[in-house]
Amino acid sequence: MERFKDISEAQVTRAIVDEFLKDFSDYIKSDVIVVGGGPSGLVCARELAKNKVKVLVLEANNYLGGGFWIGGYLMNKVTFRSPSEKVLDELNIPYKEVEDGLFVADGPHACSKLIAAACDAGVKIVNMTKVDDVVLRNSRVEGVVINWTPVGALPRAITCVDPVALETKVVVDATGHDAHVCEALKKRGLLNVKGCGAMDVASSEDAVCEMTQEVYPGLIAAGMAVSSVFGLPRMGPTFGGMLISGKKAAEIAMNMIVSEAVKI
Ligand code: 48H
Repeated sequence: MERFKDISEAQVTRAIVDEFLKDFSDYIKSDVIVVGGGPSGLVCARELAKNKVKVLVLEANNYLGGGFWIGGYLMNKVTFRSPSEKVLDELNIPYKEVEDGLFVADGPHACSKLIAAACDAGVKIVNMTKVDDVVLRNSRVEGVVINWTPVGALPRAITCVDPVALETKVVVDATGHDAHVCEALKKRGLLNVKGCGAMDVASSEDAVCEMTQEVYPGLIAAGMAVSSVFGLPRMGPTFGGMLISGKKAAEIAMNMIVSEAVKI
């Protein structure tokens, strides 16, 4: 059997630190920051990267995918209503039509394909990083304030673990029900976040896609964050609305970047 190359511990550590910091430094300024790597955030980031936009996904968890790994009731089948199966086709995700216009896919397969598609398109990802606040200049969101996720779990006796900030042209809040970025504006009385409404599959997904928009200058809401901001009905374990909302958020971000460039 061929022997592994002789590489030392220091070389392994240096490879990680150097490569991580090179990327991180490059993305201290970006075109778009997508906060949250669930289905809406990943679709949004992939669309943007495909269009050569410099896009960074910040994810609080150590894995991507958010709620997309598992459908309802801890069962790993995920559902989609027509016409969202077109996004599944685009991502090469296998699915089955179980009723006219209702499709089912395996959660692990769908989620891993979406993550891979985002990475293949050139999306940069920083994990274990929680967005805690926004950079607000001239009444516009122009960046995010971040810290390592575990910092939030430190005992109260440990203080002054200050965050750092990243600058960007557009922020997308794709943090799901928490609408964490939007909440940072709500705290200051700048935005109303109503919390999502009760379940009504039939009306929820059209509403979430329709209402996906720039909710404050420089800040777009996508996915369940839209339902939370506007108090829209929830859709339970069906994900087509998340995929299409992510696409729409990317389209809006593209237009914002283009009009910013025109202003400059
Ligand atoms: C960095 C953060 C932060 C933060 C959270 O919940 P998600 O899957 O979000 P969506 O909107 O793409 O999809 C929602 C869907 O999964 C779902 O739950 C549905 C359709 N529910 C319907 C219903 O009726 O309940 O992913 C959000 C991601 C997660 O990975 C979080 O870890 C991450 O965002 N996140 N990342 N900084 N402050 N907060």
